[in-house]
Amino acid sequence: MNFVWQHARLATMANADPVGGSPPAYGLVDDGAIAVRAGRIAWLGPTAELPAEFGDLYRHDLEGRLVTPGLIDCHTHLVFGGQRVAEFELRLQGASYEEIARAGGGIRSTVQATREAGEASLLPAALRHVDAMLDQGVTTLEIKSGYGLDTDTELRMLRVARTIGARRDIRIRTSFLGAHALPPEFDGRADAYIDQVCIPALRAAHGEGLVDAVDGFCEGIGFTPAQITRVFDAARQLGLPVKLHAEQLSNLHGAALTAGFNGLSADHLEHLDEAGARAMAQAGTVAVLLPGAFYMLRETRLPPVALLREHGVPIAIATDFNPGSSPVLSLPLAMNMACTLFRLTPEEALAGATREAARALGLADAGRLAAGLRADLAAWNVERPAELAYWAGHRLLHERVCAPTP
Ligand code: DI6
Ligand code: FE
Repeated sequence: MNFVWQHARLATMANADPVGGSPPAYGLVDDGAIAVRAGRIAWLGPTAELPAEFGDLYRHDLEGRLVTPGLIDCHTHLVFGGQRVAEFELRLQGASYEEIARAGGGIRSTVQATREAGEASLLPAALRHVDAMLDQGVTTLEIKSGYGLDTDTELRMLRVARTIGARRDIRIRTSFLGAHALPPEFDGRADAYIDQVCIPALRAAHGEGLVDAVDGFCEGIGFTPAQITRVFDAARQLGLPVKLHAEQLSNLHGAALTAGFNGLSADHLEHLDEAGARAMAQAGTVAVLLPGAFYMLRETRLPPVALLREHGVPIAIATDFNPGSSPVLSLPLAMNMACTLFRLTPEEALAGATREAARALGLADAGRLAAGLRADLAAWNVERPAELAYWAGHRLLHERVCAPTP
């Protein structure tokens, strides 16, 4: 992990200005160099000004290619059993995501497949997906539990997530999502599920060091704000940060609830209102937009991007990779969708998959190129940063580097 990348176009994303502010857009450094020592960025600047102390390091010529911070996918459900292509076909015939869920399909069908799958089959499937993500320039990946809904399976999912970090060159952050859906054995007894399974499972998972944050699904087909509050109270007692699937299909004011707990992020947000945006801005809670789910569910209600900008809410972009609402695995493709469907600028989209995604995970040492930060880097076969959002479906990565995570 000691080298110099030189003659590169650096999109540092390090400008503290609001996204879209100027100068300099993307924090660009033309004909730039990055010196890496012991997995950290030791120096960056114009290649012509590389300090002599880095002269002995191995030098790699990027020949003008764009270099960005390694991409950060801050919202995925990557560990799961089975798949849900039959539901995809049902939705194409007119059934809605909610109808399928209420009829016992949806998340519950993945819960059954995940409970039946042992670690030995969950892990190889997850690694296949992770390998495809590495190929897209991802260096940090958030993975949620939430397809177990019993203590054993929730813990198994989180162990698989941790194992991925040991087996592959990627940094993994886990979120406990016990409040994802009500398992069939608790039909009509959601409060009992929260108290008897979800919160005890959270404590057990935390006891094994498996949890970096706590998530929930606040929705008519998920859990009520009062139930989510109990889970968040338990998270607070454990010293864990929270985040929430909020305002995806309706407005239950989950974003403001999350902001009240100084939450890291509120995710989806198609139905967010102004009070919610104001609360998020005050708490610094990041808006994680998930255009892959919007696209796959053929939603028509757009997240209120103008409101987020107006109130200065930081915006991140993620894939929401999962077998139901978003089989979308490519973060650059999600950036394209964020521009095409949600009208983000390509700069906002790249910031959303780097700097703001790091913020959504509470990581201060990644998502930007600056001296002292982790050397999580992606070099691309493009010249202009906007091309990352433009070449939909291409394989643009030239090379990636991920710092070791102790
Ligand atoms: N919202 C989502 O986008 C995922 N979970 C959630 O609460 C979808 C999960 C699934 O359909 O399997
Ligand atoms: Fe999700």
